[in-house]
Amino acid sequence: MTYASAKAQFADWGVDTETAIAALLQIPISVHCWQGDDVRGFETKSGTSGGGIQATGNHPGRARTPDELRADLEFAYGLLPGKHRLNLHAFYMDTPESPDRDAIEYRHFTPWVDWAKSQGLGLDFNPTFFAHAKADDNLTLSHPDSGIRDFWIEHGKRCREIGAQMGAALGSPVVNNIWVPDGFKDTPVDRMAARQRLQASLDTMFTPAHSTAHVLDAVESKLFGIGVEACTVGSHEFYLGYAIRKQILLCLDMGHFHPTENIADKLSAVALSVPELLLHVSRPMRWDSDHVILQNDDILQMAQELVFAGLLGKTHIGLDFFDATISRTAAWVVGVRNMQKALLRALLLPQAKLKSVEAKGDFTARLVLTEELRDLPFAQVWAEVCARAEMPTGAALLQDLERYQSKAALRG
Ligand code: RNT
Ligand code: ZN
Repeated sequence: MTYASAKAQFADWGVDTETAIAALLQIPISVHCWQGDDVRGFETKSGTSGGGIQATGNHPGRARTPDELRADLEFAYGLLPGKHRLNLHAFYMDTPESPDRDAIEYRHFTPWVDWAKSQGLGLDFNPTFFAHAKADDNLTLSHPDSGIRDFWIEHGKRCREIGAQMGAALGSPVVNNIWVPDGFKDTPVDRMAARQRLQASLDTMFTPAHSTAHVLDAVESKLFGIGVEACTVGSHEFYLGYAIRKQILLCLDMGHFHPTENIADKLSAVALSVPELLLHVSRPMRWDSDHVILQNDDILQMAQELVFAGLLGKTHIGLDFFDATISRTAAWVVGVRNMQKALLRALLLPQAKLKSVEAKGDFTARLVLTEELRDLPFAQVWAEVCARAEMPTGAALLQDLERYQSKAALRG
């Protein structure tokens, strides 16, 4: 089957493949830097990630320096049609100095900004509230010790400031996402006090106003983590309420809910009350395992919801997975492409037709149509997107990925 015949087949359903391709190429994906080095960061004092998150595996070739990470990213972006973003974490600072988290400044990140400029990439940012001695007990912004809370409040404030400067320098707002690991291994007796402390710390941290043209504040909830099985202070209900009250972004990470919850279903519900959304597209397997995303039902439904509910304009799509058992660059390319393929599939569906049969209450037609539509030649349209960008698919993609990985593996 050729692209021309696929185009004709979609046209029979009233769908213009060219419009869908153009729309897809307008959707930036924020590529998470931390898949490149197993969430280690470049602080000399930081060790493994901690905070209840864990990259497992020892495949050779992880990036050990900012230069290696940038080289790996350039390779990965070279296989991703469209223009994307880079999602940085604070502990990826690029500086010969060793500022502590409460002393970081914009200048410690300027090599990333210069590089982003040269690559035509937008940046997003995250304070790092883990992998640090002051977070060893999995309490940061909600710590009972006000000295520790103040340390992390200062870190968060500085990250918002750094994000604002990055956004101004790049002419595109930086989403600054707050995730703290705070929680308890065993059942606490005073959840309220912990949540009140988290709330008060956030209030102080968010006090300096920044232009939303430069930085957008987001908060990410979680259900549980390793070592904080009994209670997470920043739970979904906590942050849903907080984001609505403050009119800031809510981040939904697909691994941060009960395994049978449908995250796609939450988008339209939440979008009615918060100004914008941030997604951490991920693949939990039995728990928040952060596997590379596949073209599975969860991702297809997520993409379809974004398109059908008209939420692309108010949703920032970020990815969050880290697999250390495979090539880090291949993980990025496969994960981002799967997100793009899911979006393309959604953009290629006859939305008006489907919505009209549902509005008429014709659920039989809806079922027949949605199942028949699965057989449309989406693959030919994706192949066309890649061909136009002069990027490989199939066996040729594997060859390119293997060639790069064999060089990365020599890093020792
Ligand atoms: C942890 C959160 C968080 C992190 C990154 C590294 O459970 O998902 O988003 O994965 O900040
Ligand atoms: Zn996340």
